[in-house]
Parts: sequence; C-alpha cells; structure tokens
Amino acid sequence: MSDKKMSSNPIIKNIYTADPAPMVYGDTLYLYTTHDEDELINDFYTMFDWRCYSTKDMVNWTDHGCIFSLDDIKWADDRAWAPQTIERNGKFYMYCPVHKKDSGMAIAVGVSDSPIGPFKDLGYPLIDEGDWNDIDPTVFIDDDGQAYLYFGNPELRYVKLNEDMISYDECVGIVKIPMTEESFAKGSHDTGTTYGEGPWFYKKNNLYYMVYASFRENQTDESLSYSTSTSPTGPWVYGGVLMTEEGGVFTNHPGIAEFKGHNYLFYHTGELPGGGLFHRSVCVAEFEYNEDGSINTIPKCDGVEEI
Ligand code: FUB
Repeated sequence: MSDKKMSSNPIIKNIYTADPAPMVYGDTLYLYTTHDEDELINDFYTMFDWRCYSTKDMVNWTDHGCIFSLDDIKWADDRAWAPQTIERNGKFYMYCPVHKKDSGMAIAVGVSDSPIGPFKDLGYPLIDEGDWNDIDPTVFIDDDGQAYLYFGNPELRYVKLNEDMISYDECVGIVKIPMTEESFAKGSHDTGTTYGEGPWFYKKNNLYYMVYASFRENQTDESLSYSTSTSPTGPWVYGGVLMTEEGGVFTNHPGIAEFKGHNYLFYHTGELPGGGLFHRSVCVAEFEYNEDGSINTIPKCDGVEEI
C-alpha cells in the first residue's frame, strides 16, 4: 500500500460549491467554482459569486475566497453560474454566465492580472443572443494561437475569440454545432441527444475533446459524457459515458486538467452534509486515457493521492 497522503472528497467542506473549472498555471492548479448559498431564494439555485482555490499537491488547498461576483457586474442581477478561466499573455480571463437585468442569460468576462483576482467586468456581455442558451462557457487556445469559446444549453455553440480574448470574430459569428446522434448519441434532452450543458473543451495528443453534462434516455439526473473530433470545430463523434448518474444530484459538471503528469476529472455531487439539488460540492477523481484516446467510465471516488 502507498504511504502517500490522500485528499478526501468533497474538496471544499465549509461552503457549498459547484461547477468546478480547473486551470493549471505554473506549478499550481487553480480551481474556480460557483457557490451555492445556504439560504435559498424561491427554492432555486441561489448563486451570487465565484470562488477560487489552489493546490500544488492535490491534497493541501488554499482558499482565495470570492474573486468575482454579481456586485462587480452592473448589468447582471442573478445566476452566477458555471465559469472557466484561462491565461493569455500574462492576463487572466474569466468567462461567466449571468442573468441580465432585462432578462435572459449572457456571458460576462472578468479580466485580472492575477489568477486569484480580483476580476474586473468588461462592462457589457461578450455573448448575448437574447435567449437562454448562453450559459456554461468553456475556453481553449489551440496550438496555432486561435482561441475558441464553446457554450450552451440545449445547443452547443462556439465563437472564435480574437487575440484580445474579450471580443470574437464577427465574420464567423456564433456557430451552431449540428446536434446529431452521431455527435452526442440519442438522449432525452431538448435536441433529442444526450448533450445537456456544461461543455469542457480541450485537446490531447492531437484529438479534441468535448466533455459535457448529459441526459441519457430513461434517466432523470445528469451523467457526464464525451465526444471527440480531429478538428476544433467538429464534426464531433460521440465517445461514451464518463461518469454515470449514480449517487449524484440533478446536475453534474465536468472540468478536466492534466497536472504534474496526472489526469483529473473534477465534478460535483450533493454529498456534503445537508447537500442536494441546490447545495452541491466539488470533487475530483484521477483517470487515465486508453491508448486510442478513449476514456473508460470514471467512478466517483473518495479522493486522490498527493503528488
Ligand atoms: O450551477 C448552475 C448551473 O447548473 C450550471 O451553469 C450548469 O452547468 C449546472 O451545473
């Protein structure tokens, strides 16, 4: 038996956190999360701010507290939902879905000189189609320098970000990915496929991955699934189930990171005392890729080894 220390899930035990979004920068893994308030308003997701935590060894975590909130976004009034942060040229960009004061969801961008904020809002939405699809952004910069922002529920859409990371190529515009069974398998969400929300876009060994929260047929809770492509814009090919619904809450949300030679899937459950639908907690599991790039279903776990 290994005498290495183990972490214990959930990672954060003093507040409810959801929608984990890891970012590796230097020798540190930063974990951005949403925050489920203890007290609910109208018995629904009650979420006002985003939190950041960091680790160098996957066992010891530093709490950086609230790093961006609805108070910083004058045009938004609710729903501080699933974010993702990325670094480019020494600046940090945090993409955040929020509810606009005049209705609908949109994607805000917070900019900071530090991974732990504070983040400053652009002052206007980056993505605002005037519908409810504009949630759950995932951002990735390809080897050729082109950055992509995918997002959406129930449809997966993307924009090609400009080098400044706060605007996008208006000629290409907002592209709708064809929601086919070949790409996302037959499922029970609005498009008739398993694709639900919470996409996580990245590349490994020249293969592009789209991990997402999925609705399988005859299931009420979300699972996690993945699709792959040889191009950053598809066509996507359905890969399989990454994490089943068992033991979960209605939602789940993936975040993938490669850190110091290990591969991690971050996800959320309702397993903290008092936890459930609107009181979720972020967890992590280690996994490996098969030689052909496929990934086996990853069991929920108690924690990971110190690295
Ligand atoms: O946490 C609020 C919303 O629930 C997220 O944006 C979705 O991904 C789901 O986790």
